[in-house]
This record gives sequence, C-alpha cells and structure tokens, in this order.
Amino acid sequence: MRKKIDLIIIGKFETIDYKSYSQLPLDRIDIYSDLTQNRMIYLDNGFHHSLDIYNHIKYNRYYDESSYEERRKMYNIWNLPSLNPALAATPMINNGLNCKIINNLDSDFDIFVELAQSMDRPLIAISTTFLLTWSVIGKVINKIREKIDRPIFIIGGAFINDQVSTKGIETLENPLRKYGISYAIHSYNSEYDLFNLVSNIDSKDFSKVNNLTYFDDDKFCLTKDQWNSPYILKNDIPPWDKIDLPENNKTIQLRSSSGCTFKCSFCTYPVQSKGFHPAQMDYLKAQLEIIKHMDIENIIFIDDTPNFPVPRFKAMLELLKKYDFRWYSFIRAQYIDDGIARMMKESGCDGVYLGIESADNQILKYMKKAANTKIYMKGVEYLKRYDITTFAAFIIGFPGETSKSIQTNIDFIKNSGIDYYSLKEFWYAPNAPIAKKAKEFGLEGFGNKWKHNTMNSNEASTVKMEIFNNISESIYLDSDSGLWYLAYMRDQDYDWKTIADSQRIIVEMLRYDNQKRYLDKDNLLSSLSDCITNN
Ligand code: B12
Ligand code: SF4
Repeated sequence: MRKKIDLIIIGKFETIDYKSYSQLPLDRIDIYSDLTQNRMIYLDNGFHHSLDIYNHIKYNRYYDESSYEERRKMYNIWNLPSLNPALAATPMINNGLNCKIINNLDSDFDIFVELAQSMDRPLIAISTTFLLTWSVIGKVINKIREKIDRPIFIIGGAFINDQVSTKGIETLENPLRKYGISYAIHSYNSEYDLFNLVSNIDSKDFSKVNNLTYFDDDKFCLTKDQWNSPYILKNDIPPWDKIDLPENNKTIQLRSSSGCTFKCSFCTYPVQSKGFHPAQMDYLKAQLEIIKHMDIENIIFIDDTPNFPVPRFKAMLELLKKYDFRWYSFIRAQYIDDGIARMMKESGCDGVYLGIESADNQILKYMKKAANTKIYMKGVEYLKRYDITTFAAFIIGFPGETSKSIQTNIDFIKNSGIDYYSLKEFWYAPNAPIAKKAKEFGLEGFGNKWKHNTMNSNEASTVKMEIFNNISESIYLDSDSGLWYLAYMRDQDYDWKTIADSQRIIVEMLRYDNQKRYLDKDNLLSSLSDCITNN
C-alpha cells in the first residue's frame, strides 16, 4: 500500500505571463516595451522566453502548447531543480514524514494533481523563494483550487520573510485572508518551523511552533518570533537519494555556507542572514558521497561568497578534486590568483558568476565592494587562463554613476575578456546600507523608480539599452538567469561553442525587437536552428 502523503511542497513556477504580453497590440509597444525589452523574443504572434525559441526549433511547438509529459523534456529554466524545496523538506524527510516535492508546477501539474487527490486533506506548501508579488501566489492558489478539493495552504520562503522583515508581521493578515492561506511561516532558515507545524497540524497545538501565523476561529494568531541559525551540520544534510528530482536533469544545487562576510552597500543579504555561517567540510562531503551514486554530473553552489575566506575555499577545492563533478558558483574575482584558478579547474569548475557590479573605482568605493578595476582584470585573466567560463553582472545607475563611470564599465566589458555579461538597473531597497547615505547622494524613490544627484532610473534604462546595443566583444545574458542559464544548457549537453553561438543569435533577435523588426527574424531563426541542431 502506498504510504500516506503528509505534505506536498511546490518549489517554483513561471511568474511571467507571456500569454498576456502576447495579447497586447504590437502597435502600442511603446507603452509596455520596458516590460518585454531584452527579456522576451517576439515570434509567431507572441512573446516568448528565449529558451522557448529552442523548443520551437527542436520540438516544433512551444512549451505552453505541450502536454505536461512533454514539458518535462523541454527546455525551461525552472525544470532545473532548485535548493529551496529540498532544504525546506529535509527535516520532514529525515524524520520519516512523507513529503513530496514538486519542482516546477508548470511541468509537473499532472503529477501534483494525482498526488494531492490521493490525500484526505491535501496539505500544500508553496515556496515563495522566487516570487515577488502576492498576485502570483493568488493565481497559483486559484489554479490549484480548480482541481483539488479543500486544500490547506502553508506559505513560506524568501518573499514572505522579506515582507515581514520590511513591513512587519501585520502585513500578512490581509493577503492570507484574501487568498485563503491557513498558515504562514515567516522566518529565515525555517525548515524546522515547518517540520514542527506539519507534525502538530492535526492537534492544532502550536505552542512549539515558532514564527508562525495562522487563524483560530477566524482570529489572526501569532506564535513566538525566534531567529533560527542556518541548519548546516552534518545531520542537516538534504537526503538527496530520497528527494524527488525531475527527470531529464543531471544537476543539483548545493550550499556549503549561508550568509556573507561582506557588506556591499546595495545588498540586503547580510542584513537578513545575520552574518556569515560557514558549514564544516563534512557537511559538503556527506552530500557529495550521496550524490556520487546518483545520476548527477553537475553542481551549482548557491553560496554568496564561496571563495572567501581563501583557506576554506582551498579546502573545498581539495575536497571537490576527489570527485568527478562539474561545478558552477558565484566567485569574488579579487580573491583569485593563478594557483586558485588552477585548483578550481582541476576540481571541475566549468563556469563562474562574477558580481563585478561596476568596474569604476569610485563607484566600487561607494558600493563598498572592496575591489578595484585592476584586481578585477587580473582575476578574470587567471580564470580565462584555465578556461573557466566567466559571466559578470553589472549594476547601472548606482548613486554616483556618471557617463564617465559608465564608459569605464563599457571598456571593461570590451577589454577584460569576460565571456558573458548582464546589465541591471540599480534597485533601491530601503533596507540596504546605501539608504543610510540617501541624503549625501540625493537618493529618493524606491525599487526600480529612483533618482539621485547624478542619474535617475529612466536614464539608467536608456544607458542600459545603449550598452546592450553596442557591445559585441562579450555576450549579453538576461540578468534574471545568468550563470544558471549557462549551467542549465551544459546540463542539457550543449558544448560551450554552441551555447555562445546560439546566444549571440538570441541577442540579435532581442536587438531586432528593440528596432521593432518583430516580423523580420526568419534568417536568424534558421541560423539558430542550424546552430543548435548541429550541437
Ligand atoms: C538560484 C537562484 C536563482 C535561479 C533559479 C534557477 C533554478 N532553477 O533554481 C535563477 C537565476 C533563475 C533565479 C531567478 C530569479 N531570482 Co533568484 N536566486 C537564486 C538564489 C541564488 C538561490 C535560491 C535558492 O535555492 N535558495 C535556497 C534556499 C536557501 O532558499 P530559501 O528561500 O532561503 O529557503 C529556505 C527557507 O526560506 C525555507 N523555505 C523555502 N521554501 C519554503 C516554503 C515554506 C512553506 C516554508 C515554511 C519554508 C520555506 O526553507 C529553506 C531552508 O531554510 C537566491 C539567493 C539565495 N542565496 O537564496 C536568489 C533569490 C531567491 N532570487 C531572487 C530573485 C529576486 C530572483 C528573480 C526575480 C530575478 C531578479 N529580478 O532578481 C528571478 C525570478 C524570475 C522569475 N520568477 O521568473 C531573490 C528573491 C527575493 C524574494 N523572493 O523576496 C533572491 C533571494 C536573491 C536576492 N536576495 O535578491 N534565481
Ligand atoms: S553583494 Fe554578494 S558579496 Fe556583497 S554583501 Fe551581498 S551577498 Fe555579500
């Protein structure tokens, strides 16, 4: 007999509604182009994610037009399994609960429905790690209600934590009521809070469950607010061989530390994570020991600064050398030298994400990046020497940005040898350290709408487009997927040359759309087809 399911956790799903954009009239593109530009490609009367153009070529149909079974085999960045549901489910699975993970609801909806319909009272957790609005949560809840009777929803993860830390716990009550969500857990590192909730859900005795909000007879109730340090001991490792992973995948995401020792002035992460929490190497080793017996070839580390402190990083590389994985991660270029780059290559490093942010020394000082142009150049040179693919992310419009600092970035992108780059307008988070210097920089606004003494958000968008249109020495990648896109293509057996050649064609398609040549892409489509079918 099949063991009863205690909980289903949904890791992620697409939040961009390509269909709605496709229904908007093209002759009024100027009104909404900031939402589609450089993010989607227009083809066959609609906007698509660039990976869906690959689907169109390889399968002769788009992802949305395909069955769930077919979608699981098609290209979609969310088919790559992420770490959030695996970590959230770890204590439950390690303590014998039957917790099912739905990696990408858009591909696995049929599996989800079958599992949920087998439950007497479907208990469904939604991870908000990749979500940024309540409305997308509402949409997914409605979609689930159409198929599942009397579901009970639990919500948690990065978005909920962020909402509570910036707006206070009261901010949860209205949306929870509106969408009929019974429980919200609002703590960082909340896997044991979730385990305690699920273990006590029948008795409804929540005296031992921290960081929970719930309704008791329609009354909005809270339990004790308690900081959790990250669970990174050997006993806390995700039981990878018992975790549901998607088919058509050879990659696992891992972390060997949580938090960050740096305090870059635009970043809220160190504030939220309360410092840097490195795990012992045993924590990593135990996971490598499990996954070496699985059908896994690639690892993506989500650590923010895995190569600092340097001695710890060297120990990690020595450990990785004993296995045969290809790996990818964020890297701080200023701590790379020849010896480290060599060790990285020998241990399987295939690609890195460099948070360069700016190549201008003055802006780097304002950002508190503890780096400078020269040292960045050197770091990239060492990585290239050992044939490690580099992706570098830049922020446009940080306080103090001028046309001169922009030119420094352009020169760096053109001359440093980085393989791929992305551009993102400065995002003004009121809880980031730079907010304390708002007066000094004349910084006003919020999020993607801001101005300061030397630039405003509209100007930053214009500058971004100018850079995008003028660089051919390095290849542009969407900042929302970056290194993960490259690692995903490698997972899908693409060689680096094909990834580069095909992405150059994708960039050209984006440029055509920017020039309003929406219906003019036949040649590009056929070049892309030649490129990827010959891989
Ligand atoms: C990998 C990654 C990606 C990859 C994902 C690829 C893939 N297939 O996995 C890519 C590059 C595609 C990506 C894209 C985006 N990402 Co991203 N990404 C990350 C990253 C580096 C790791 C995510 C992860 O797996 N974390 C693992 C664990 C640690 O996540 P966690 O949420 O903290 O989970 C813990 C708890 O919250 C809890 N938990 C998790 N789920 C649940 C559910 C319940 C019910 C409960 C109770 C608990 C619980 O358990 C975990 C263990 O404690 C994080 C940064 C980070 N270090 O987390 C950013 C991060 C998640 N991304 C973020 C953002 C904003 C995005 C984008 C929107 C891009 C953008 N504009 O910046 C897009 C999404 C676009 C879209 N939706 O279409 C933000 C999210 C902020 C938020 N939600 O408030 C983060 C936190 C980075 C940041 N600080 O800005 N991303
Ligand atoms: S940007 Fe990266 S290195 Fe800087 S504080 Fe944030 S997480 Fe740390």
